[in-house]
Amino acid sequence: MFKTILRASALLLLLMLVSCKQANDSTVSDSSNPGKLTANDAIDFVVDAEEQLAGLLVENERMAWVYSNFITQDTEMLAALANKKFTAKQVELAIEAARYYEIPELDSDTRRKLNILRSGITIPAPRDVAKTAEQSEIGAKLGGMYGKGEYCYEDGRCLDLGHLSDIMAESRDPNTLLEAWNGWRRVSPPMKDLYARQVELANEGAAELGFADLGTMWRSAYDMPPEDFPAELDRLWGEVKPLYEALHCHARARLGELYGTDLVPQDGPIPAHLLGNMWAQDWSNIYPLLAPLEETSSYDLTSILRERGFDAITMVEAGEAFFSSLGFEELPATFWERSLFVKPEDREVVCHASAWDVDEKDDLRIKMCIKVNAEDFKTIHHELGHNYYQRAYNKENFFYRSGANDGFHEAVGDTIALSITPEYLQKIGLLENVPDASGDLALLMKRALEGIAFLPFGLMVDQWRWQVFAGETDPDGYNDLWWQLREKYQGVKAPNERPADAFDAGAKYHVPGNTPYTRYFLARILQFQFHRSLCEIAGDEGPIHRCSIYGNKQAGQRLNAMLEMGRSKPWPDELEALTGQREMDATAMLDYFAPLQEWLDEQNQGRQCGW
Ligand code: X8Z
Ligand code: ZN
Repeated sequence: MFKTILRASALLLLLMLVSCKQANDSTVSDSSNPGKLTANDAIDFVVDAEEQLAGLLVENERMAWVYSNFITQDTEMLAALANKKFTAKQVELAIEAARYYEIPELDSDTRRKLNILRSGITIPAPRDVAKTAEQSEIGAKLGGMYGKGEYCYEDGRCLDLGHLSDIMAESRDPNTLLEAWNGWRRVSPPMKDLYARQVELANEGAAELGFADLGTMWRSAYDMPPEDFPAELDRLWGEVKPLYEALHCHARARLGELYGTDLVPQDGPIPAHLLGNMWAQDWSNIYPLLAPLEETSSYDLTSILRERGFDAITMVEAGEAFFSSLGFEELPATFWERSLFVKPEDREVVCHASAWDVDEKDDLRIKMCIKVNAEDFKTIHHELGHNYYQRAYNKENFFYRSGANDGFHEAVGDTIALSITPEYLQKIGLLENVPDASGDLALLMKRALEGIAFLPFGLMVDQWRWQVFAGETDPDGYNDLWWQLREKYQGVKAPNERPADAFDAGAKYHVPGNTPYTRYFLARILQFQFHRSLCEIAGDEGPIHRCSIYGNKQAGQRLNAMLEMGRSKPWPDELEALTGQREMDATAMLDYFAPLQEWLDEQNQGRQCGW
């Protein structure tokens, strides 16, 4: 798949784009005579760029940290200012980098760094100073609107996303669910014009860097020609789609039994408010409705955590202990002093969980409004995975201090979370008796409601954004396109006619927060692939859904060896180092869920599946 010839054609395309840009660009006159520049000039440029960016990055991180822990008008402005400075420098250097591509004797390492410099800006700004400032202000404003979002009921109660999510998870009354679902979506209509303007500006920025649009730029970060990346996603989706369809079919049938087939027609998409989650991206909260009827030997991790008196800190300590058992060094004292673990009462914060390495050395932190439940226990492992990755690559060069690709970064903690098996819970004293094999279906169903249910959502968010960035729809068509894709991929539909001003994409953190989303789709596939290999390394010979690598130093060492590489090698090389495979591959996921697939197929016999 990733043969040299393809990489060469990517480079050719890149050179063509860059040279087209330069032909019209009187400010970059040297590029018309690249002979003047030497490979040493390129190396010096990269070293200098790295120094300039590293300083600004830390300043930007600190501002962003303060802002998202204390949202006020002032911190919003300060965060926007720091972001403007950082983005302007990134863009200036990325454009300058183009001068060096054509130096024939450039070494591959320097070329890789130049490419990362050019394509690694998530949201580039145009060079125009006023536009850069405008774009940073929009970014900060959108983040704040989401972070401060709440819905006020007629009785005067105003609920934030955390509380509305609790309703989505716990209520089985369709009207209560519908109000919470609609309520949260009143937060996003005021974002729509700002978002549309942000797209315009970012596209302008991407064009100045020689990309057709921002979507093409995002797709350029995978060590393959950007035009090949969508086919790679289609391939992976094709492998797992039958499993998703089987799960969908079973969920729809059970929901039809509970809510009636008027509300849940058995031949069409499922109304999005009935799946236990604000975005229908994780269905584990409706596990009791979908559980295999005959299974008895199950356990509820949420109840265990509560009964044992766990709190936010002890949950994070349990996560750290897992990584320590693999041989990773303990988290620094500053992690415990500086992280945000619990939603503060007295100020607005961005609650969406995130992991930080503020000084790019060892100032690791997480920021999360932890609730004592199984979902957040898993998310803690997810966030810690980011922190341990950040620490593992902190000795790499500036441009290599990130994941092999962004899916890798999202997959590390999720891989560890697959090792939270009944045997592991028993080892750490949380479970007295390990359910026998008859409990496997229950475990697999819970995992499928997280991981399999998520896949089409993980895919569709950026399918929407890529079309928006490519100008295939204008702001008037944003919402219709969003629901077309929700239906196409997930087989869910809006529970009611959407209001004319609806901007439902904006009600998902990563859209106003400008975080690419395909990474989570990739992570779902990769986490099982990593897990399978780590279990092999640990010498586990049982079924992979029962394997836990807890305490296995050899597995920890091999994982760390990959993490330490950061982004210094093309991701297929890094994947190969851990798994022996050069392609992302969904077979590990399919193997893991094979017993469930079989059970679902039996259940679905005689049901009409699909939508
Ligand atoms: O955003 C996240 C993490 C932070 S990187 C909590 N996730 C996605 C989401 O919440 O939508 C993890 C799963 C998918
Ligand atoms: Zn993450």
